[in-house]
Amino acid sequence: MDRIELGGRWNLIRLTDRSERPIKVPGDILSALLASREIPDPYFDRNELKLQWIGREDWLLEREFDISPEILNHERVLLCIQVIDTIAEISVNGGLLGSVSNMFRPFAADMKRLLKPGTNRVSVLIFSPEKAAAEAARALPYPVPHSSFPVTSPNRNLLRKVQCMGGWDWGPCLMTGGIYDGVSLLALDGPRIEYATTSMRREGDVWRLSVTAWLDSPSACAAQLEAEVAGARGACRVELPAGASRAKVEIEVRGVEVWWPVGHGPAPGGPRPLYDLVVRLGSHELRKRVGFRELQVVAEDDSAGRSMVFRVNGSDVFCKGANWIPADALPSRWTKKRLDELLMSAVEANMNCIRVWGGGRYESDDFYEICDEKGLLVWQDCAFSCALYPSEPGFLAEVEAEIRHQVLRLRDHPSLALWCGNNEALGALGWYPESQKNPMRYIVDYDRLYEGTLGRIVRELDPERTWWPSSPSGGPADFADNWHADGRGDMHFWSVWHEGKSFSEYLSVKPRFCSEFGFQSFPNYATVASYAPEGERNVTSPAMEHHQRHNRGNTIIMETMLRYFRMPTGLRETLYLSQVLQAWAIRTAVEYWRSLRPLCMGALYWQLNDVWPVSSWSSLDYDGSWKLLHYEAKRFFEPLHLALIEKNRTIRAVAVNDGPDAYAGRLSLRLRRMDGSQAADYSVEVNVPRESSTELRALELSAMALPPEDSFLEARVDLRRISDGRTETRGAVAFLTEPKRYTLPDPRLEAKVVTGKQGPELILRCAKPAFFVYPVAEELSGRFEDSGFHLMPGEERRLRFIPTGEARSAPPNAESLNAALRILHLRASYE
Ligand code: BMA
Repeated sequence: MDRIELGGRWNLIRLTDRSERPIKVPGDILSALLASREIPDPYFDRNELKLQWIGREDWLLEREFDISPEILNHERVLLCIQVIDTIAEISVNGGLLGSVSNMFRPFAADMKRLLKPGTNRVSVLIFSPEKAAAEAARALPYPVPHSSFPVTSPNRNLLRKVQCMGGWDWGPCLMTGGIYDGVSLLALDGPRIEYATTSMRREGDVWRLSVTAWLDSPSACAAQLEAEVAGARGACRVELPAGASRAKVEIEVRGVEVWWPVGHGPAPGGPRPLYDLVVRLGSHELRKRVGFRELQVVAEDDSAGRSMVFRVNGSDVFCKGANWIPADALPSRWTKKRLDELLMSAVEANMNCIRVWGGGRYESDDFYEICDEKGLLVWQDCAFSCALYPSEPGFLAEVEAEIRHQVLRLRDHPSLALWCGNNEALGALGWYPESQKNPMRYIVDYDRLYEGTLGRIVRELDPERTWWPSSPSGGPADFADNWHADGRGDMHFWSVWHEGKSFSEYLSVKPRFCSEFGFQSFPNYATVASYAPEGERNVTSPAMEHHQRHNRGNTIIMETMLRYFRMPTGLRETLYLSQVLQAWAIRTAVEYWRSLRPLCMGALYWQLNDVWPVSSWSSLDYDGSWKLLHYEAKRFFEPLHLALIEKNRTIRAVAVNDGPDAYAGRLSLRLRRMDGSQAADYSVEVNVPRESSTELRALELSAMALPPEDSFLEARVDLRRISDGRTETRGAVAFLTEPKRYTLPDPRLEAKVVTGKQGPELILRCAKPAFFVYPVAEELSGRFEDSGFHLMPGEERRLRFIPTGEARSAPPNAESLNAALRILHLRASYE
């Protein structure tokens, strides 16, 4: 077998004027035009609007490659392209090799008949997606509606293309196209192993594996099929008729380490054990890494309704995490490094689960490999979102081929936990005038697509994994619209954001698993400066409003902010306070829902990342930097956590413990005046069992020694692990009224930058309590190890500065950090 990589420099030709420029493959058209300086930065100011023409053009991608006579001696010479975005014809030396219309299916075809020794040319002609979508709409017997956003490409639901490329309520509309994830030439004789999948059965220390090689074998042959993993080997002789699609071999593996999600198992923070699996058939070999684990998503009827619990190796895991959208609006930037950094930030914030949301894509192999390595469980939506979809035979045939490929490609990843039909497409049946008027027609379409096609193929090809009909949903075979239903399955809870309810509304529901809930904030100042020209750095300037895609987004942020906080003074203070607000909203939800375990067993907030610089629900800014929510997530998702939860004028101190160890110790609960002095002490001895949520103490607000406007509650728990005496301390602060009602004294914050062992460190002290302390160094690439915390008089905080990006190789020294340092805190946000 010979493989030649065909990535690298290709030529990109715009068909209307035959103009040419280079394109880097893998990569996309818009990024190529940007690299050749023909278009302005699409993320700056309102440039996106000037670039809508790109999706209305046809583009030709071409390159030459050399073929030696030996290559042509092979039986077949395949052209393999992982992702073509989207409607395209592929030719070799002017002869048509094939055509495609689905970016979630790979392309592979034998081009031997079109090749010659010497120089050859491969061409991929990509047609305008906008025009193709319009044509598809015209061909439909009745309209199939979809949700639209401020800048939107019509009929995006009729193309098998990443749905959010057509614009979203946090994303630009950039209908680019291109070739992604790898292009190669494969010359081979005999069958090709397209995929290898393993079914595992555990019997004590023995894992019985059945390895299936999924074949592309045009001619009959007899060959040896072998599989090796973790020092064990299985082999058998197979006789394959022409067109055989699979062959199987069994292996028995012993003594392997078991894979667990991060935070669980014998080494909760250590590397995840993964093993190389090699499958060989004749001259072809396939390699990948697998993990050994048992996983079920348990959906059982109970007195509250129906559970949704991720059970790994027999232990119930509380899923803590966020929703993932594509790493960038420009596919050229979907690099492994970027995926790694974003997912690393997820793990650093104590997340163990990521939902790959249906408006994005089935991610690259790199993504799932990183999740396997880091121990992040993956909830995988199929790529359908916020729309109705057709059920024409041609459309269903595309979807069937797509899901077959994706399931066989992904099912061996130990991180992959669940297949879910779509995002909100079940609920969307009730959203549009067309479907409200003629519901049966669209229900039949829904059933044909999701149950008749996607669900059927998932059940057939990955029977060990749960098929979850939709998100939200009451679970398998439950087709009620589960929007805001907290008894069964997963819910999306949006009352606080969309309906403007107060944060306490999060405490009005008891989700079994909340897979979406979110609150927006403005980005970090450096992000705003990257897209808003000087003179536009104001949240209601045209540039900043363009970078806010929710029609009432700024209004909701500001209105809610003023309910809780005083009017901030300037732009930096406004951005900061919006992030305090967002962190507070999501913490309120997560702490309460974690306190409900085991009734509730998952909280995935909306959303982890951004595809461009924008005001949004994300906790990571477009450049990967942490917003205050991400720092807060690190705290509210910690495995052992102390929360102060107020409901109906009662404050409860609750310890949540996701780990397998029990603790005992003391809760110090102090009522403090705003100057920090102590007014009352409500401390008690406490026990915290394993895998539990425990109320340590409850206090009526009305029975407190001071009026709420003059006091706050500070909690600290000092715990000893029963098994080995190891100690842990956690703290929490609760305001007893809206912070705007407090008269906050100036904390007289003292900040000093010193040179520590691992680089510069910031030392902070204060004379009076300082709330939501936010140190930044905007001009430097990096972040402080903590932010958004409260500092009490007498305490000292030492914070390392963690360089990111280019600063990793040239970290700042104490002097440059000191020069760039700015610190905000609540009292400093207003006059
Ligand atoms: C959800 C998501 C997204 C959307 C978000 C914010 O319901 O599924 O479609 O971006 O809300 O409105």
